[in-house]
Amino acid sequence: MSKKIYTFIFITILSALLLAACGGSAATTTTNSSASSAAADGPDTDGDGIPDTAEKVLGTDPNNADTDGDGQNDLADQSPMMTDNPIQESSTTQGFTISGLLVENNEDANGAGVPDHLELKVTNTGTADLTNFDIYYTITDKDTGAIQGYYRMLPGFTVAPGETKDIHFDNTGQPDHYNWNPNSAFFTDPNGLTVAVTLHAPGLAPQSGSVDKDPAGAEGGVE
Ligand SMILES: [Ca+2]
Ligand SMILES: [Ca+2]
Ligand SMILES: [Ca+2]
Repeated sequence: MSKKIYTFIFITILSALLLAACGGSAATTTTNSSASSAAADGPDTDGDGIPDTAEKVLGTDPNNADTDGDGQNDLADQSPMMTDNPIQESSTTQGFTISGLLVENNEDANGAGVPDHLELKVTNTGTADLTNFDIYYTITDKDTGAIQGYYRMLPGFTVAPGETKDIHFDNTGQPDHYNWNPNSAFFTDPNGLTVAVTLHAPGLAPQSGSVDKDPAGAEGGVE
């Protein structure tokens, strides 16, 4: 699906939601509409101007004002779940590898299992600590070709020489676990998906990998 189509869908849905929040029709203006609109919209946790309930419909992150990490607020962003890869690195020096990449989507009815997540194993093959990583990843629907693209910095993630450590995306808030969009295609699209990642540390060649997630929430990956 093209960016223009995404933009059109986004604007159409947003317009409908805002119209509904304002009373359901442009013709039904009332004298107390401003007083009632805040309660009708519900909470806006990330303060980006889009209520949490609307973010769920739109597919944006209710806990992140800039879902795709391109620097533009969700409300202003014409493609809020799609940014191009901003990582620009000319170095060809090898300093780390992605030694494992897996997805899990357990659809766990009793909540006892591992939470839905994306996991990367990163091995430092150099002689100095590595830190200040950033990552770009895409989620592509293998049937429709629809694609979402996200950029994130990974503060606090450090790998010592020879060490292998995991990066998790799972919204659990633990160390080396990073938040990601709970309304993304990873959770809402039942088709087979391909998750592709590009991981970067300053001054070193970026490393890439991809993993498929089977239809209907099945798991995939290699360790
Ligand atoms: Ca919001
Ligand atoms: Ca948001
Ligand atoms: Ca954005």
